[in-house]
Amino acid sequence: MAVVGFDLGFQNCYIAVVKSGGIETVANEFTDRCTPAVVSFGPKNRFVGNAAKNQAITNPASTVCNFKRLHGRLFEDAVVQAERANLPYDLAPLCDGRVSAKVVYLEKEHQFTIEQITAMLLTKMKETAEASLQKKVVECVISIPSFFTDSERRSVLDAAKIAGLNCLRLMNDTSAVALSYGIYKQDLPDPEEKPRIVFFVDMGHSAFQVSACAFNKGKLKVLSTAFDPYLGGRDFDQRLVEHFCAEFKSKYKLDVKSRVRALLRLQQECEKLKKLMSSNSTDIPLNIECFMDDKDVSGKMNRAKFEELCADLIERVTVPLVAALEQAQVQLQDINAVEIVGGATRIPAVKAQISKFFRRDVSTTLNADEAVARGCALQCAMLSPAFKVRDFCITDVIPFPISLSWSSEADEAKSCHEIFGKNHPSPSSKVITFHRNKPFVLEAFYSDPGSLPFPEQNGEFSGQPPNAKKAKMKVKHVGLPIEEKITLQLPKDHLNTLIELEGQMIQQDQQEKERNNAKNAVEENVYFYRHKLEGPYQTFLSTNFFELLNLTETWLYEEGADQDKQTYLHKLAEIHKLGMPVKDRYQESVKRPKLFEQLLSKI
Ligand code: ATP
Ligand code: K
Ligand code: MG
Repeated sequence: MAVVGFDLGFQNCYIAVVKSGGIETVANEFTDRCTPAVVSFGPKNRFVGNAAKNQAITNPASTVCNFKRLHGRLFEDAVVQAERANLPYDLAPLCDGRVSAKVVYLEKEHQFTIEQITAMLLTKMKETAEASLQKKVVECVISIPSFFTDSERRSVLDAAKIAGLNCLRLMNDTSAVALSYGIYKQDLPDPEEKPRIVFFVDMGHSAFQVSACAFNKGKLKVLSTAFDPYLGGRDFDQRLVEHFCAEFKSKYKLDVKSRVRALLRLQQECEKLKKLMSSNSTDIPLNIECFMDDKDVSGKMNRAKFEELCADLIERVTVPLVAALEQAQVQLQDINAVEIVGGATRIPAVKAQISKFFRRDVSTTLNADEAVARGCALQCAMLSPAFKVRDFCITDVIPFPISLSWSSEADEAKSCHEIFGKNHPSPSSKVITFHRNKPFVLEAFYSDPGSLPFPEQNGEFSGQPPNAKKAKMKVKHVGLPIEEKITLQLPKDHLNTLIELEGQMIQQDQQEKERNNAKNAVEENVYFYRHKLEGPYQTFLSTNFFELLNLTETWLYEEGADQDKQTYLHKLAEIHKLGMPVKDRYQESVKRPKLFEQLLSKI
């Protein structure tokens, strides 16, 4: 059984697998260990990851990026509308009000649910893992931000199902990091000793998360978790974009925001600039050729000026740190280490702010990009019966308190009961006894809606007790059929349709790949024989073969540019039919003198 961990990042995804006894991060066909969270749609196939990112500027309206935060939401949701204002592609409501991406695929307009888009990304990552492991991947653990609420979690799980994955567990980003940190540590305090306290701080492209963890030999307990779901690397990019938009308006009279492509190019350049500023404090130029209306533009930026533009963002770094420290109920001097991960913690001012708050140097002992995926793979190995992993017990926490409400048997008035408080250990279960002989409804909701980063719909669970025959003093255990009603979740029957659709699209992509391979084979053989004919095959040349090669080359640029696989295979056969005898005659001529020599030497 394959054991796989997926870090489903807002911008960058990573895959880790268990291979020959260790955890490895897997590279894709571009020898890149990062798979960009981008899905692009073309007239014949889909592109996912690196190939999709390359389409971002040429095909912006059908290249879906920045979609992770749309999981489990309604189109009308304020979060969705805020994201939508900055997306190069359009979002649209589905008939049940959930959000979908509207793109052109196979030359027709399509609406894909966010679960489908994430499933496409997962399909790609699954294929990458399968190529590396040389076996089928089904079981996996997927990371999510710790602030994801129930409907977002369910939505990611549905995406996994659509991609044919059995997600054994969703793991909070910082908990995955904590696991990668703890499992190999040989020197953790004994169970009865004072635990080692470590804070894990992760700033990605979209969000900022922190958690406090207590480690003892063989166990890790999350003490608290805090976050700013709206603070990440992209906010720093955006400050640079705003700055240059204003500068180019006054300097070149250009309205950058009126052109999607120009804006996208500026965003890309600003992100590069931001990264360069992490390792360089002097002026860095920004030059974009043929930016708008054939005009070249240029500007410059340095770290000091950048920090000025982002001063308030840097201030905000402290807020979740305070919250995590308070809730963990530890003193600064009790902390043994502060580990930072996530791409945006490379911004020197962010790192400095974290360091200043904890009054110590931060550590970077973990791989900032891969620690989440590695932790997920470790968790998957621990959950998989096929693997033996060192015993390590992880207790996570619930960031938002959860309540249930129900009405008593007699009256209709509902009462509310908090079942899991803030930072309650997770996973955990609680037993509550109900005496009922009629159908009844439990409503589950987050106790303190104000603490949620966004509004969440309540979940409803109706229980249907079996027709209890009266007054027999015997305890009888029967299964209670329970019906879940989660407003935002994909209906189960619809899920099957989506699984089928994903299968069809995988097939379509495969066919297109084979068609392209066949076309490439024709082209390669034209060049191969031509090259040989101009060299060693020359004396064995047949003129009609040379003509066929010339004709095929022209054909490839004209009507042969877009044909089906069979047509290319026929062409290829034609070429080989004339080419093989030439090749044979040549090879015979090479062998003949050698044979002759061998014969001579035997005499
Ligand atoms: P999230 O965790 O929010 O879902 P993610 O996991 O995709 O997002 P990461 O890959 O951890 O995010 O980080 C990506 C961010 O880090 C981007 O904003 C990127 O520009 C930024 N980043 C990467 N390297 C550097 C660097 N050297 N200096 C500054 N920022 C960097
Ligand atoms: K990531
Ligand atoms: Mg991340």
